Amino acid sequence: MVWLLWWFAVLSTVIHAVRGEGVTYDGRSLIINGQRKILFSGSIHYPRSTPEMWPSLISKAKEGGIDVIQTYVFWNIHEPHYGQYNFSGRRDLVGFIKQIQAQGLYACVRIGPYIESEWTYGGLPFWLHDIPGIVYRTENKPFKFHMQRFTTDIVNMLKSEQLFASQGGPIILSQIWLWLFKPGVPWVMCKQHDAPDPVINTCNGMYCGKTFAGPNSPNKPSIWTENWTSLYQTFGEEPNMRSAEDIAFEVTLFILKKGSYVNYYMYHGGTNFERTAAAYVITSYYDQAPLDEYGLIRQPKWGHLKELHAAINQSSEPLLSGENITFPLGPLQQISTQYNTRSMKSSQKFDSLENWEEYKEVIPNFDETSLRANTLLEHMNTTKDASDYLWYTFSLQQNSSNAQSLFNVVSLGHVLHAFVNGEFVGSAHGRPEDRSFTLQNVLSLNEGTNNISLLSVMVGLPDSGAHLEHQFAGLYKVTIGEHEDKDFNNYPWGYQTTFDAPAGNDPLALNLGSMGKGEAWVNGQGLGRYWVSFLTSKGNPSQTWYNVPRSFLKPTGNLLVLLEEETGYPPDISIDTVSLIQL
Ligand SMILES: *C1O[C@H](CO)[C@@H](O)[C@H](O)[C@H]1NC(C)=O
Ligand SMILES: *[C@@H]1O[C@H](CO)[C@@H](O)[C@H](O)[C@H]1NC(C)=O
Ligand SMILES: *[C@@H]1O[C@H](CO)[C@@H](O)[C@H](O)[C@H]1NC(C)=O
Ligand SMILES: *[C@@H]1O[C@H](CO)[C@@H](O)[C@H](O)[C@H]1NC(C)=O
Ligand SMILES: *[C@@H]1O[C@H](CO)[C@@H](O)[C@H](O)[C@H]1NC(C)=O
Ligand SMILES: *[C@@H]1O[C@H](CO)[C@@H](O)[C@H](O)[C@H]1NC(C)=O
Ligand SMILES: *[C@@H]1O[C@H](CO)[C@@H](O)[C@H](O)[C@H]1NC(C)=O
Repeated sequence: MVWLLWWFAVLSTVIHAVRGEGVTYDGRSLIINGQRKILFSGSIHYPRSTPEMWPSLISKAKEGGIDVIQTYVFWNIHEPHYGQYNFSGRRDLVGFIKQIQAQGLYACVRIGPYIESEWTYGGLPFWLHDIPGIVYRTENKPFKFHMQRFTTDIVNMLKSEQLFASQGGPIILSQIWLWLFKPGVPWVMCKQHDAPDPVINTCNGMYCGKTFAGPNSPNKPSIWTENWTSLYQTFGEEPNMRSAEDIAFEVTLFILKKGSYVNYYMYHGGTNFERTAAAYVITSYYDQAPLDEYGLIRQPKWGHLKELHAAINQSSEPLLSGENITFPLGPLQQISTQYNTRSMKSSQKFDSLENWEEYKEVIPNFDETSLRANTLLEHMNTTKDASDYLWYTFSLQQNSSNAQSLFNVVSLGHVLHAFVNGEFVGSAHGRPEDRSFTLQNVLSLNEGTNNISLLSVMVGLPDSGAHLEHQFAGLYKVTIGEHEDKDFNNYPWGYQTTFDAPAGNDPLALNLGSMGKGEAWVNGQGLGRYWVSFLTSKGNPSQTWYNVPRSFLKPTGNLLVLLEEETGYPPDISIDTVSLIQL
């Protein structure tokens, strides 16, 4: 979701218009090849599912009355290292758009390049952080240089594949940063009430039917770019349930107020695989959308909206060309749709202990570290996003025996596990709404040398907020003593970054209900971060099941690897099949 835009860096949508052909607009609607359209669009993000899932997701969207598939372009998965592009597998943007085209739908491509979207670092590659003098999302020379380079490369790639509507392709809309381009092309902009001509201001949110004041000129159509089908979920939160009726009512109201384009955010949310989720965001993304995380049809949401789309499409003639007419539909119009519920059935247990091997991470001591600094280093700038984990270590000379000392550590993100002389002494973590947290312990220190090792863990990089390039994570303040007598902020610290990722037809899910916090891989494919021990206010884990796409598995000999930071019980893990039960 894009909540906020800076005035100097306006996220905009280009409508692909070429000499009266392709796509134009007027005060009523977009006009495609000379025809007015009421368009229903659904967000499906290609890296949040697998290429094997795309055809079925798109065909279920089409069957549900969706005309346009909208996606962001995710810069940091395409250019993880400066100048080295990757468009393979889940990163195959062109393959995804060609699949949309093959099924006869339109595409809306939001290039960003800053996308927010609960995606780690808002889609920006972390290496941007080390470009001298960079300030993100501003009229900043180095930032503009890299954005322009990436955006141009993407547009050229899509052009060379003939994917824009003006070339006969499916892309009717695209969003780019306004100041990269010369005026003279029509634009769309979300959440900007004073959009300058010819930019079209649009609405994002749940209740645009009620809240959107409309376009700021009679020559612009009314467009709802992000109609949120529920809300994303963070660890510690219960799922957000938005009813089908609530969505359908708002959509109808918006159309009746001359809206002509509605995008459902998300139509299929999918999975934040590997380490792609932003800070504290769970791997399951908008599971409550019309297509659930596994690509299954969620009823009654999917069916209710399908009927609504059909009804509006049937009335589109009078809606689009009539002059403010009212006509009765008769009493008791009813939408009849199916209801279903989802069932998870255990298909394989991992309860034979001889199949598990355990490797214990060696807790590094100061003497064994090679990266040294006389100060506390910022977490993200030290790991460069190559890992979630950073060890902070120091050694402390204690002159008296039986010393009981109050130990106080303040961290700005996100989790901390503390060890003294190889023994675990405590953990603490922050929350999405309050990243700062304190770990306090009374320590028994040895006379002589004591090894203090603090494991700082991030649960995704932030994706929003001012001055993203200056945001701070990791240890902030370390003191020992009742009155914080001894301050270790400017003290010799040793650092180590660790834990590199190790190398039927029903959807599958890994049930990690017996585990604590960590990360999971199947055959080297990252399922994402799990955090079952972080309970909601109702005492439930925010997420127990983790999507395992069939394409990650071999027929036999699959390897499941878990990195557990707490004390999980692996024998109770199971692979469950996910299926629907009609009600
Ligand atoms: C937008 O999405 C919200 C949340 O799912 C829904 O309640 C509302 O009816 C939708 N409105 C439109 C116009 O799509
Ligand atoms: C109604 O739906 C059909 C089939 O999807 C589509 O071709 C047509 O453009 C739609 N009409 C309008 C006015 O959007
Ligand atoms: C591109 O990404 C894929 C999938 O993650 C990976 O296997 C491959 O090694 C990457 N290619 C390059 C050239 O980095
Ligand atoms: C339709 O016309 C009526 C009567 O002129 C007016 O009050 C109303 O605001 C109009 N509605 C729209 C949606 O333009
Ligand atoms: C980030 O780390 C680099 C070294 O990789 C260093 O040159 C730079 O000063 C650091 N930036 C900040 C803000 O600490
Ligand atoms: C212990 O004594 C050494 C040497 O006198 C001193 O440098 C150090 O700060 C003392 N440690 C503590 C914890 O007081
Ligand atoms: C502290 O670490 C050093 C280097 O690893 C080790 O030789 C020493 O035994 C450790 N001391 C304690 C008390 O664990």
